[in-house]
This record gives sequence, C-alpha cells and structure tokens, in this order.
Amino acid sequence: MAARQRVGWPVAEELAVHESIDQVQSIAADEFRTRYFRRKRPLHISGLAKSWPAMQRWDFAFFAEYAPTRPVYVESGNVLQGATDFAAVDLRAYLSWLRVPDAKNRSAPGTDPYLSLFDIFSHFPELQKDVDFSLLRNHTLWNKTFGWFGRAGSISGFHIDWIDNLLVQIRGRKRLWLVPPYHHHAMYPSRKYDYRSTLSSVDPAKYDRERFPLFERLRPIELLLEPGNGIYLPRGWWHRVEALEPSISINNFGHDLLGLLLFQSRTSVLDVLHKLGLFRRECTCHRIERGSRLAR
Ligand SMILES: O=C(O)CCC(=O)C(=O)O
Ligand SMILES: [Fe+2]
Ligand SMILES: [Zn+2]
Repeated sequence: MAARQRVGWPVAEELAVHESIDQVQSIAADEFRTRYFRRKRPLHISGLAKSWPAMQRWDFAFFAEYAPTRPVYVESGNVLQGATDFAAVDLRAYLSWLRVPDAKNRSAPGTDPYLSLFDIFSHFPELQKDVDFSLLRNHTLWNKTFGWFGRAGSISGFHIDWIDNLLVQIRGRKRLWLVPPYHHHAMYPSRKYDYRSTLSSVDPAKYDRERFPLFERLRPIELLLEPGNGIYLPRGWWHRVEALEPSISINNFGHDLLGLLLFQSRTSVLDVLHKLGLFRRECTCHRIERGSRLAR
C-alpha cells in the first residue's frame, strides 16, 4: 500500500493542489508503467537504489581519489532564477574540496560551486554498472544520465524538464518542492532560456510578493529525498531541489516515443537557433564577458 506524504506551506488563500505523491519501497515494472509512467504521476520510491553498488562505493572520498585532472564547469548560486554564473574548475580538485566536511572558507549558503548536470558516464563509463535505471529505461527509447555533486545549500531553482526523469539520491539528503503542471500561471514562466526546460521566475528564497502574487497561494508538495531514494518526475512537473547536506545524486532523463515526437525535435531546433544567437539571448548556457557571449 502506498503511503501518502504532504507537508505544509504557509498560505493565505490556497490554489488547490489535488495531488499528493505516492511513496512505495519498490515497484514492479508493469505497475510503474500503468499507474505512474502512463498517467504522468510522480512516485517516490524509497528503496530504489538500496542494492545498487553505487550505494556502497560512491562516496566523496571515492570520487576525490577516482577523478582525473580535467576541466569541468561548475555553476554558482541559483543560475535558473539569478544571474548565470559558471566557471571552469579542475574535476579532481573540486571533488577533493567537496570531500572536506566544512572548510573554514565556506561561502554564503547556496553560492558554493555546484557540479550540476555533470555528464558522469562520459567521464567514468566504467561506473555505469554501479547503477540501474531499468525502471524508467524499460519504457523509454532515448536516455541520458547526469551526476549532481555539491555542498549543502546547492540549489536547482524551480523549473520544468520536458522529459521524463528518475532522480536518485546516493549521499546526503535533498529537499524537493513539486508543483503540478496545471499551476503553470502561478509559477510565472520566465523568458530565460535553458535547454529542454522551462524556468520559473520565482525564487522562494528571494520571494517578491508584488510580482508573483499567485505563487503565494500555492502549496507546493514537499518531500525529502534520502540516500537510496528515487523519485520519478514526469515531464511537465515543476520542481525545485535543494541539498540539505553535501550531496551526490544521479538522474536519468528518458523519452518514450511520444516524448521524442513531441519534444525532442523541437528542443533540438530551438537549441541550434539559441546557439546561433537567434533565439532568446538570456540563458543558463552562455555568459557575457567583455561584450562577448561565452558558452559553457
Ligand atoms: O538535484 C538537482 O539539483 C536538480 C535535479 C533536477 O532538476 C532533475 O533531476 O531534473
Ligand atoms: Fe530538473
Ligand atoms: Zn545560452
């Protein structure tokens, strides 16, 4: 039996959120397909990664020793709602820094560099055997996996991904806020470009009541993603993710046939136009330095 979970949010007059998120220990492929994947309902699967080798092997010390010296991009602060800020750092040095529990020179919460959307298996293809995304991959035709490595306070602000997603927590806990697709207007979609996503203009950490009055009436669904937990986030659901502790996560984006037909060709075309400078200037993938537009 699925346990239901819902946590409060201080609101004046509520915009009703009809959903709650089902929570299960594990789920059979067929049941997942019929009850969640087809109906585009999120699902919290507490024991998803329980027996993954990654749960035994992947800790901060492991990556600090395993990672080679090579440049990667890290973002700083909430780039989805705030200024786009990213920098090239050395992967090994970054992961070694992450290993230190709490360095004295810690910056303000949420501004530490965040290794987000890290193309983990292009760097470490041999680690693919440590994870198992078959629950989603049984139903998808095209998949892409990313790693997320950061300190406590690392944030991915409110956004939608136009692709199905299974996000799994390996180390540390993350707080998730979810808002169903039908509250689009209350999330104030922004014009800032982000590949395959729609960003919200609302940053609850710097909430502007005058500009976003409807958001205040929302009651986002809140849940805690703990090590070993997975969450199925269907395309179209708004989410905000915040690390409560130093954190390692991994996710699998996947398109079924309908997703490929409806979203992939469109997002690819828009991405080409964006890179040529013809579609939306403000974005999360370029920054302006001395008048030039620099890609990550
Ligand atoms: O963990 C994060 O910071 C964000 C994850 C996310 O947005 C996703 O998996 O779609
Ligand atoms: Fe996302
Ligand atoms: Zn860009």
